[in-house]
Amino acid sequence: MAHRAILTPIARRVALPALRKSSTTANASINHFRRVVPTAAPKSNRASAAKSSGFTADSYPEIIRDPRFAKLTKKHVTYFKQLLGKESAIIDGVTTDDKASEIEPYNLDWMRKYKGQCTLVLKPGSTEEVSKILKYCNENLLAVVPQGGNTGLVGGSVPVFDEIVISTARMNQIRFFDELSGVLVADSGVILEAADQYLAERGYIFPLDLGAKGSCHIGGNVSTNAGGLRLLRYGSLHGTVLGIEAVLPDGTILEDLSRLRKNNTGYDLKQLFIGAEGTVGIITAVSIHCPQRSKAINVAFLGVESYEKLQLAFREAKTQLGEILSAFELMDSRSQDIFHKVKGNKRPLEGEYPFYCLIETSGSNSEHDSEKLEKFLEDVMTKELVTDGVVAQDETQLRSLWAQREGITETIGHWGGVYKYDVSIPIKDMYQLVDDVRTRLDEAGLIGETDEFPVVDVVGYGHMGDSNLHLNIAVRRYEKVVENVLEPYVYEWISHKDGSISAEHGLGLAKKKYIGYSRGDTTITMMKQIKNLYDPKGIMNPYKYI
Ligand code: FAD
Ligand code: 2HG
Ligand code: ZN
Repeated sequence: MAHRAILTPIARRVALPALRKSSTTANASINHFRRVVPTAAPKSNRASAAKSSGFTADSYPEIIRDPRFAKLTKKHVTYFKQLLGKESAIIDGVTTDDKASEIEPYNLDWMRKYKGQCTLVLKPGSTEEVSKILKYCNENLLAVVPQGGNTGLVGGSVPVFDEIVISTARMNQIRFFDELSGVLVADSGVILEAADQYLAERGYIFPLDLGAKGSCHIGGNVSTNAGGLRLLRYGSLHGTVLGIEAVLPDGTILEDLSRLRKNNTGYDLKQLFIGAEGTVGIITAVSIHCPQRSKAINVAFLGVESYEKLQLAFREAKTQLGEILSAFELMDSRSQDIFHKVKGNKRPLEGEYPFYCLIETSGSNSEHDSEKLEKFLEDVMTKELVTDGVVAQDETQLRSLWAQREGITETIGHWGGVYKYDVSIPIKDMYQLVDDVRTRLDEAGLIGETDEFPVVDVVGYGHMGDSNLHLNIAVRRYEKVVENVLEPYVYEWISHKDGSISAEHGLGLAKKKYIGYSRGDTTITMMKQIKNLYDPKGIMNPYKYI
């Protein structure tokens, strides 16, 4: 077999830029951080086809506004204005008519699929302000939606009707960092990339990384229990988050910002907030254990002929790379075709393959890591599990290989919309779902190259290392006929394989009614009891989750 040589030398190490050392500063403001990922693909791309999804309430008429909730009045707005003081802390569309364009980004989700009708956005600057806002809302039966970076992908971060948006954007201070233990305590509104940058300067890394890092907030990450690109290495937030500070709907402040890794004193209440999607309270600060930043990073991008070979390559990667393996990401050919069609850049490999994978190693000894990776690559190519591949030679190449994977979410929305399914299924069955869904849409006559077909393409990619597939159906417009072919079919398929209908993005509005495909009746009843206990009036993020 003729292999195209991997960029020589096979696995030359990539030295990360020297990490600047600076002293540990509590209360360091990182307000200035520039967002590097747009919260949505450029409007010019989307607008033509998206034709705005319209209000969620119109697309889903079965969801009825809860009549118990009060409607906002001038009196309410006056209270909030007095409380927050600053003009920049409130967007008031209740008493002012010209705020529509300022409020729109808070009403519209990242996919442009869900659109609320909120007329008031509050941006508290402290935990005490959050507490006073929630207490008032609870007493006056005003429903609220907590919002971080609004990059959530299940419609959880935007209102359905006129719920007040409570944004954490102004709560963005690093409170504490311990250079010995790696424990970071930060406000919930700190942007993930800003937190990571702060840590990088001190030789540490945030134990979560994802494509929306330039926009999402760490409070939003914890509230969705985001998984991301290196869960394989650093584990779930359920393990790395050490403590939280949160405000309950009645205004009570739960101060549990433990900095301890071990603390077996009673129920671990913080776990309730991790992945609660804003349904039991607002997280105002997070304490998290951050690992040492690896000095040697290698990234390889490989072309693979079949899903069977990809599974074998994954097995070899686990065996041969062991403790230095930090990511094993899957991309199918269609996801890469779309990425290149939209971005117009050069492909990393000369040939085209049904599957690609991105492998990252992170370790402390670059020679040792490079040697290991080199051996692994030689082995999988000799065994013909991998046909072609490249290894990044420097930081720029490393970033550009990662962009092939991280950029899929943005480019897939190019035609107007995307139906997203974020699923956990045993690895052996994972890709079959993509093929079955494509066949089903094809048989329904919904997929094609011209405008008359709503569906553009069906793609699969994701975190193979975590058995987590992202099934994305790119559409020219959101149409019920497509949704009805996909749902509940996809959820039944997953349930049949004992999988989960949400591996990492959560339930939000999108999956609320399908929770039964992944959770039993007793579990759902207990979840409802918990919700009723902490939020008896139901003001927190209503119409979603359970
Ligand atoms: P938002 O979208 O603002 O909110 C998400 C949910 O949390 C909502 O229900 C909201 O009400 C609630 N919430 C927000 N802040 C708080 C708070 N302080 N207290 C209580 N509730 C709150 N997810 C992954 O798991 N892995 C990925 O690899 C990944 N990659 C992504 C890539 C892109 C390009 C995009 C757009 C999204 C991606 N996501 C991923 C989805 C998303 O979950 C994450 O981006 C992120 O965790 C959401 O954070 P956020 O601040 O934007 O939260
Ligand atoms: C990712 O892994 C994110 O890139 C987003 O979880 C996946 O857009 C998606 O479906
Ligand atoms: Zn993901």
